[in-house]
Amino acid sequence: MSAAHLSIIGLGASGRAAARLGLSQGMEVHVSELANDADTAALAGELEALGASIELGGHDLDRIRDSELVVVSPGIPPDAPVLTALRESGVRWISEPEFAVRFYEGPLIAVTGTNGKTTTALLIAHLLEAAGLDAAVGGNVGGDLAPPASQLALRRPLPDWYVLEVSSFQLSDTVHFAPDIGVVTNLGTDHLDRYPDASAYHRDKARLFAHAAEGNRWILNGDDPAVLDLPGSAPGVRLLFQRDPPGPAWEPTPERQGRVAAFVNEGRLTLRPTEEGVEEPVLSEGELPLLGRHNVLNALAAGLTARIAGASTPEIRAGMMSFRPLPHRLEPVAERRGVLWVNDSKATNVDAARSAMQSVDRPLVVLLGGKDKGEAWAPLAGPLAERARAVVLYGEAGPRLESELGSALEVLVREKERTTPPLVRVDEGFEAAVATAASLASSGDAILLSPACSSFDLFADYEERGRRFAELARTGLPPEEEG
Ligand code: UMA
Repeated sequence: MSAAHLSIIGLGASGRAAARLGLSQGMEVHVSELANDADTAALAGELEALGASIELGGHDLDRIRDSELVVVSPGIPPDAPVLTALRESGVRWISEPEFAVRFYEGPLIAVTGTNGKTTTALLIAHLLEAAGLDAAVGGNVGGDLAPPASQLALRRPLPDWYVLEVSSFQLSDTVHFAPDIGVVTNLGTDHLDRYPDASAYHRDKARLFAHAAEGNRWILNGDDPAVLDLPGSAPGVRLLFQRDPPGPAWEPTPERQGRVAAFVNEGRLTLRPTEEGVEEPVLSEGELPLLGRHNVLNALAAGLTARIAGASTPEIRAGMMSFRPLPHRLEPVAERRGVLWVNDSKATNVDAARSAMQSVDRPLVVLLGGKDKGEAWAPLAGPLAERARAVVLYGEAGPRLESELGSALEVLVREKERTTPPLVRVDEGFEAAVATAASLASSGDAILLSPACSSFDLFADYEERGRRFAELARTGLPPEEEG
């Protein structure tokens, strides 16, 4: 692939990594980016110095159309004018991980799902490292935690395994993407601001299996029917992880193909990696250093994946014990006056917020809000009624959250005669919302930021939101604002 003319649309983390990879392969690289601010110009300068040509402030379609290969950043929606114009001209493009894996030299594990994919991908890599294997991990992970897929292609010496987290946006524009091991953590709805419905979102996720072969192993959530449906008739061995051990009467059915190979047995995370069915206990639930029931499933998925990728069960046990909670994912950030502050800013959809509420074992003051992505809020009413002492609603989504959750909670009161937590709407910004949450919490409670919305109404991203929350939690709010 030398001296090919590569166009990259978007100068975010993925565009920059793809440009560096293209340049390292001797390609002629052109990067086209809509923004034209000082920060973008500085980033562009770095690539220009390496030999890329850069266009800021718009997209020269003729130039892009002339390329042999076009890589599109995942955050650019399919209906963006630039993509609509390219589609109309018959130009095809690929996603950044699709480009990256063309340069990988070694086996690939790909992790997708609606929630838990970052924890699972990073835990798999950590477990492989604990077993003395070199794992190059990255992809959608983002932030400071791990690099984009393209950067991993430059790793020398070559790793034993590549471990990639892939989002639906990235899977969408794949052509040959074919992992050796594919992991699906769970499937709910997300990104309804980009997809017309959940099935369109699931269709992109299903591209994980588009080039499945007999030798592939698929690590699937056996408790999630949508995950079990996702591979359809794709070839490969299906190994399931699930909460409970399969009972004596457990039989695979056409809808539930596969062998249960990881589960919790008498409180212990247990693997059964081979057909012979020998059980290998790993560690007890209480020993797992991550909060929450859903993390037990993530750990089962990661443990099983590492086991079939070459780690032994004692190595997996050691790796799990030394893993630490990831920032912004059910991360305890402070405990003051008996109140635990939990930063789950990464919970940008309803499913993630639901599982967070079920994971923290204290009465909760829950902070919900941010940018509205169009999801239905009613499924939050049950867990809120069960676990929350109060709910603080803020941000752009505040008014719709208030009306939808208000109605859903009223239904619970009528039908089930339950008491429900008060909804407190705060329109004066994030700090005011956090101060209100602090005033509503008593010793023994937890304040949980698990907002079920993206952050873009008030912050650059979920990390900035999480950092602000952690700061407020640690440094405290003015005394008159606290209860
Ligand atoms: N742009 C254009 N033209 C347009 C529209 C946008 O040039 O018409 C530009 C934007 O100005 C921007 C770039 O294109 O500079 C788009 O960048 P991007 O949003 O794709 O961001 P990256 O920095 O490349 O980050 C992406 C992922 N972001 C998204 O999918 C939104 C990161 O996932 C990922 O870590 C990174 O690639 C490396 O793989 C983040 C994420 O939130 C963590 N992902 C979503 C999720 O997990 O739910 C999918």
